[in-house]
Amino acid sequence: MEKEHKYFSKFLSYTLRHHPEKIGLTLDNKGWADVNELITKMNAHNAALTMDILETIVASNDKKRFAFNDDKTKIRASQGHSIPIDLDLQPVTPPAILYHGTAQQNLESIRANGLLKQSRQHVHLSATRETAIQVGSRHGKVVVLVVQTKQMHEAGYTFYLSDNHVWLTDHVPAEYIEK
Ligand code: HQG
Repeated sequence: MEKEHKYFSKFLSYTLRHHPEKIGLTLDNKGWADVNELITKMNAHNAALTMDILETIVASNDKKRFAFNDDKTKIRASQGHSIPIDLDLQPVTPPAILYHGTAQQNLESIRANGLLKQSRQHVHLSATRETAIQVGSRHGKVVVLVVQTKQMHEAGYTFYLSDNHVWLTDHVPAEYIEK
């Protein structure tokens, strides 16, 4: 069951964050998909997703990657999109520092250019060193950078907190980054 949920969770991330068109799905401008349409279209693409499985994934996913609307007729990813959608994020005052986990091989370029959002809509920052280690390990030999977010905020940079508590911003200039 675990394995099956992981498969669906990956398929959902791909569909709801990056390529809804691959299964013929359309998201609205806030990233919401119609739940019945999503199930039907995933079923047509060899994924035997059901409402029960979807409810379990939304409730138990380790990072709470997906959220339903109030009456569970719609679902969206809470962050991580590469397609332009409006998550209705409100600016939030960040803590004094946040962390960013990355791979050793990115360091030189990060020192030169700061943290860039690459293919996503935002730069992702973590509240704890532990989370940053998990995020960075996906890319290679992990390095945890400390970002002086209070200083950035005071200098006028905007921060957002996704529904599943990932800190987001547009760009982190190199001068606010410490190793
Ligand atoms: C790096 C996962 C060179 C950046 C995680 C990262 C997160 C640079 C990579 C979420 C750079 C982008 C996002 C620069 C940034 N030069 N490399 N100037 N600026 N980078 O995956 O933050 O499991 O798009 O350090 O948990 O790793 O999908 O971003 O290594 O929350 O829910 O470019 O993805 O969430 O990689 O991860 P990503 P990320 P999910």
